[in-house]
Amino acid sequence: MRNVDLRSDTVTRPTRAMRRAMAEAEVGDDVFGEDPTINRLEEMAAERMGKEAALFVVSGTMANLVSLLVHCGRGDEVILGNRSHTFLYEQGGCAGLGGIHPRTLPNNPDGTLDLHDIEAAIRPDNIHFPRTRLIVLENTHNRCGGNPLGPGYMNKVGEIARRNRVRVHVDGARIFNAAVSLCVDASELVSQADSVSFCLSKGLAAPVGSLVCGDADFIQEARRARKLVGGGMRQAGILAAASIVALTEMVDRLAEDHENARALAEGLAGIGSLSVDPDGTRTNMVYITIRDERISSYDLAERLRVKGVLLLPTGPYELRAVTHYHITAGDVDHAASVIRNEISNA
Ligand code: TLP
Repeated sequence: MRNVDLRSDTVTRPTRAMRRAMAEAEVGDDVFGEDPTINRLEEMAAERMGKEAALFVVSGTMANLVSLLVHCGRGDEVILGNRSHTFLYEQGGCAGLGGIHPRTLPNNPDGTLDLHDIEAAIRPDNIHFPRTRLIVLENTHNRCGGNPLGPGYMNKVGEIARRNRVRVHVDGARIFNAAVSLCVDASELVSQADSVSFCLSKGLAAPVGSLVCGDADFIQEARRARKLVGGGMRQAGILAAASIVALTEMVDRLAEDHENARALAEGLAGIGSLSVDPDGTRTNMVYITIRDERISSYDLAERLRVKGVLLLPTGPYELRAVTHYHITAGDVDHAASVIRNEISNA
């Protein structure tokens, strides 16, 4: 049976070049700052993002957590979208571990936050209020169709933040998908941000790893925060070696994933009881809404799984399909026809 795993780009496995680089990696104790491969990756990452320094961490969740712990103290407020990954899917770690107060604003369908809402949410100095320290943006925006946020919008949020002495962190788990889709350099998207995190273990196919980038003082504090949450690694150059391959060899090919996602959205758009937006499919994610209340996303996902097509239910009537390194144009056609059959047999 043909298997097409569209649950996430996190299912990607390391390439042969990555495995070779891992086997040959020069390593040292990174807590002493002595792993040459990690040091090289951190320099490359900082350069790619146009920042002074970078820090290698185990996951996107840890990258966001240490960033928030550095920007905010206990009782400080962070402004973030109500559909952001940090708010929805990180166990409320910033509150649970950092005592940071989340102030959610409604995400627009394209993943942006309304600029007036942001400005209005920043607290004046008043003994009753928490202090607003940080705005978090997500780019691409996972729960908003994987939409990329352009440099114009990113810069406007930066201006608001600077004017109000508030900082900006970008959850750029898929920042290279945004950059490739918008045909801009990733650094242009974060030039006004104080920090950015991005992942190597999603569309870029590395087995483990994310980076946090910012100025040197910020990264020094982030290194402390990483140690605090148990993320100090030792000979992790083995992982960084794969990440270097990811960063140098795997970025440009993301355009293929975007084409495949668009083709999948187009293939599904004609199915009566589904609602899919091909024009809104600008990176590697396709959100599918079921318009027939007799078919739940969980039942459909299970029926598709038996046929070898894996999708991720993201709500009772919503599923997500993500294209990635192991998905070909043929896989996408196959998945669309399996989904069409299952819907017509429902
Ligand atoms: N997202 C995962 C799931 O958690 C939903 C996925 O399959 O998409 N920021 C964003 C925007 C993310 O999408 C994710 C992972 C993270 C952060 C966290 O990364 P990890 O899984 O490495 O902790």
